[in-house]
Amino acid sequence: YCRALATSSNSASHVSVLGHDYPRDSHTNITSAIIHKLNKRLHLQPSHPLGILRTLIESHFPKFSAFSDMSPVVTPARNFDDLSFPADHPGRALTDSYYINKEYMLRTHTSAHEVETFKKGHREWLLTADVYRRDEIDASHYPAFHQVEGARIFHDTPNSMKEIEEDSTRLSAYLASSNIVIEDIPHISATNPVQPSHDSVKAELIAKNLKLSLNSLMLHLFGGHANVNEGEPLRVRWIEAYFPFTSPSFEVEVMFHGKWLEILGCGVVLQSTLDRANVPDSIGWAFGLGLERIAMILFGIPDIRLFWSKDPRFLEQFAPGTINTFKPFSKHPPCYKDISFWLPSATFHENDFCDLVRDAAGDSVEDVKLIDSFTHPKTNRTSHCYRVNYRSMDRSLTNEEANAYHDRVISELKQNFGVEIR
Ligand code: FA5
Ligand code: MG
Repeated sequence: YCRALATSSNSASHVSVLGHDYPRDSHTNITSAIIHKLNKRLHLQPSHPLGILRTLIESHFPKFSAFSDMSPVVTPARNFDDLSFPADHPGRALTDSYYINKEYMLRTHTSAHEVETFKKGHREWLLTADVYRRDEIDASHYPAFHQVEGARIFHDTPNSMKEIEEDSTRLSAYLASSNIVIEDIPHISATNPVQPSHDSVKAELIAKNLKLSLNSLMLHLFGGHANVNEGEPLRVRWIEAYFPFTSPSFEVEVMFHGKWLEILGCGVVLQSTLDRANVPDSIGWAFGLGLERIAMILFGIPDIRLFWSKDPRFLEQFAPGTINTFKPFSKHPPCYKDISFWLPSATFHENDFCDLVRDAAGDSVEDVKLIDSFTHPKTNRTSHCYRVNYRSMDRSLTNEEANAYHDRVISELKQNFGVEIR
């Protein structure tokens, strides 16, 4: 089954991305809706919530070099192999990542730049960028979002270990004087091990310094904002995680309106990453945090599509260096339309449908839900029923407009996948 057909009715032999023409091949699955997002640079706009938040994070790490201008087009080698992803890791699949062709893809995370940044000689750095993932559609998932990568490495010498301990002592004192409640876990455990090439005492010091650095960032970001925890102390929880490029690894969650919300992933950098970057005699930590998730909490932004809005009623609410609570403009009524069809192939993925809907109807879609799945006992064919909610953020859609979007979804589904509508 040919993926190239699935993403564009356009039979051109090349796809143009950021002014460069790339030959299409069987991997090509980037959509025009995504191509139009690539030059928006929201995190560089000083009055945009993502720009305001980037600046706030950078100001918390004044000694770190800050980068924010790396192209989103990378090789799978940078995005995966440099970070020791196994050959069969699901993240590499066409269903999860946007490929321009076999050789180039859109980065799925800012970790894609770790090796090259260390290689340039940077030892304490932040890197903010737009990242892209094929995913489901709802209020907190969008195929384009932003991450901030942060990393710090130390020379592996007794003297530099003293330097970490001093830094950790300073951070502990800052946190002790604050109103923050932290649920911690051991730095190292049987299920979250120290790397074989690491001295466990040093790895402990690195993990501890990582946790203190991020707890103090959480305090800096959330501590002063009453709308985050409604007057209660800030609650932060550390949990064990797994990433192919760190060990031990952690995720951080913050309590927001009674629920734990995942903010970031982090860990002690895998030594093979540092070897590839020509800094084998160093040891250190890295983290990657989701800017939209944090901005939704800080500014009270209820829907992730709003970050891409050009509506002045959204944009004019924000100013550089200021965190104020977003005042929603009136919410328009939802318009639900169902669609049922026999799946065109065994490899058809829910993400294929979501991507097609975003491409055909843009940000007028609020969410897509799979409401029924049925496999015929005799023919063994499977049918899916999806419910698409058409609701614009800035105006009321007429039923005719919603129908027009829905007709486009149906015709693209027929044209690109050759499906039979039920
Ligand atoms: C990563 O992307 C790792 N690169 C993080 C990392 C860096 C680990 C360095 C270790 C060392 P993850 O897929 O969990 O991990 O994403 C990190 C954060 O990005 C999440 O915690 C979340 O805040 C945000 N994020 C992930 N997926 C989405 C999405 N679809 N929409 C919005 N934000 C997202
Ligand atoms: Mg995660």
